[in-house]
Amino acid sequence: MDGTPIDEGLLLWMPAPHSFTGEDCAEFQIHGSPAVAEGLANALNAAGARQAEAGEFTRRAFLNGKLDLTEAEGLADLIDADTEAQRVQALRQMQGGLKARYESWRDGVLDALAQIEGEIDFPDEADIPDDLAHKAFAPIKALTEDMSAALERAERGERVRAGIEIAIIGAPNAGKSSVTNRLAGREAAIVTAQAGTTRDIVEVNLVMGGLAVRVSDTAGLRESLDVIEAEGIRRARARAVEADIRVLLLDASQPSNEGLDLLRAGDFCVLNKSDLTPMPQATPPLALEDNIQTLPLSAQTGDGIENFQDKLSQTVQARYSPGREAGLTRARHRDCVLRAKEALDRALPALGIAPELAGDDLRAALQALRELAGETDIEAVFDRIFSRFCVGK
Ligand SMILES: Nc1nc2c(ncn2[C@@H]2O[C@H](COP(=O)(O)OP(=O)(O)OP(=O)(O)O)[C@@H](O)[C@H]2O)c(=O)[nH]1
Ligand SMILES: [Mg+2]
Repeated sequence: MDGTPIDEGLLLWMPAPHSFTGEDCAEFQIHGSPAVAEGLANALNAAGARQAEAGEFTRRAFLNGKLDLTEAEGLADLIDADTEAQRVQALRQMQGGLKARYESWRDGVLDALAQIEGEIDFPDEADIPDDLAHKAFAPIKALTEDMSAALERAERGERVRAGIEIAIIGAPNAGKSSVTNRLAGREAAIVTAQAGTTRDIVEVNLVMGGLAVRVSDTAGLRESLDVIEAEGIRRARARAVEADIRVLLLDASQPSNEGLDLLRAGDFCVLNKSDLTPMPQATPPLALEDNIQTLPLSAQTGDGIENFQDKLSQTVQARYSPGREAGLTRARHRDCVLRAKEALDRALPALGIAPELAGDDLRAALQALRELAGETDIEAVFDRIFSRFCVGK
């Protein structure tokens, strides 16, 4: 403030409404050393400025109508993206992909509402249509179908954001930790010849087919009187239940039924230690459900590992890579769309009988879609979303 130079730099002036926030905005480009940054920050504070809160710029952009809430969420996801799939999905959402989708839903609901309101205001007593013949029936039905399709795919979007969980399970000594280490490409978990080596879950983060994946190595499943091991086994089972994909590992030289009850369609059964059996069988001597991919490998020699990685990666891609259309990517989206769809489902049978009630249901659907856009004042939700940004964004 006393006129002493702090640095030489560039000042960019972005007048409203064309800045990111929509407000007048000045950007200082300085030589980024801590001393220069602090000197400038002190001078600006002395002149009456203050430091922005985390996410404050994005929040202002949102409040000034530059972004809707789903676009702001897309920006947050783009900043956090680690994988190609996360980047693609986040960019699409930031650029308004989800917004376009709910805007078309909203237009559809508004059209239907206009028809119903016209009917309430000018009832044609002679010709009361039954609900199925009602003009608004087919369009509303089509909306519920489109919303159902989006809800069905929501799982995918959420998994792309949060990562896909793969649990490696099986009897003690089957080679779970050895296989995990092969997938990780490092000695992440302890391997010994002693059954019951792994107790805590060992997690390894990987990228498979462009998607974020978390592989969990778990305690060997068996009856155990050891309290520590028993707790590890409880956790192993819980992780298996939560996981998106389970890989049941069997020792091909002495297969057991342990963990078989946890497998679901689409899971994997891997026959490890193929080096110990002269001809590893393609199918294990166990009653396996259909739809379980079974393959032999040897964690020791590395035989079959690449094939296993390819199959796993193909499954993850087929099931979870983001589709071409923007979809729901958060539990918040799923909740709003589910409420909108349920309201429309209620409206359908009421159309011909009680148009006023159908109208109320359509308005409830609109309200849920407004929440999705962030148009209703849901301060707690805003706080949660914007506080996750870094300072300066
Ligand atoms: N011959 C052979 N031995 C293997 C193979 N994979 C693992 N082993 C051995 O089997 C033993 C157990 O391997 P781990 O990877 O610790 O087995 P685990 O399933 O994690 O065992 P727990 O943690 O005790 O449940 C070790 O001595 C490994 O060296 C394999 O493909 N072939
Ligand atoms: Mg282990």
